[in-house]
Amino acid sequence: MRPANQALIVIDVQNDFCPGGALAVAGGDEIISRINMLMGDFATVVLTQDWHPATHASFAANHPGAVPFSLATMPYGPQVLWPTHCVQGTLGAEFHADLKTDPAQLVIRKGFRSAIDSYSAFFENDRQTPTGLEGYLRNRGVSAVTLVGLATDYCVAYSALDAARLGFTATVLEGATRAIDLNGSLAEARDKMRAAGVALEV
Ligand code: VGL
Ligand code: ZN
Repeated sequence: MRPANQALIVIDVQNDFCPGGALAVAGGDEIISRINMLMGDFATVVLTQDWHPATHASFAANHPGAVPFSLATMPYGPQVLWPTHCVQGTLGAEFHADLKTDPAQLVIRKGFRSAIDSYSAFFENDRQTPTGLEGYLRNRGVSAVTLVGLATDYCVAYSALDAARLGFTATVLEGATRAIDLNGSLAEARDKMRAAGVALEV
């Protein structure tokens, strides 16, 4: 068992990010058995769930003429336009059936406001609007987080960068993540995480 100040944050292990899903990450389902085992080592386990309304501004389908994986400019900066994914209440938004959910004490849903995306478990993409996770962790005496899940270069990396910025010790277990890797996004995310002091472990 890890010390009580450590939490496991499991990012977006949902059907739409696994093979067969709307925004499938290659090998996304391969990480699940390891994540299930890791849960047994941590007294605090948090799951996140990408949870978009159908009208979400990150969906290419909501931008006439835009193709998926193109870039749009939002008030908070550049935003990748994704295929429609993780729509609230759909099968694609459900956790993968093999993911153990019983050990988790908290499920953070994010990306539920139509006008703003939320990659990070801590803040929406304006980097200012909090999800409440920071307060939850601090109240529970957590000072170090281990991050796993999908996708390495988007929601896992943004969460790890915010964790480090907030003063948590942050570790990404890369072997328990898989990446989208859009135009070099994985290398960029790894560089940023290293520069921010996030430990990248296998
Ligand atoms: C994610 C793109 C869009 C992720 C979520 O979980 O990494 N990526 N929404
Ligand atoms: Zn999303």
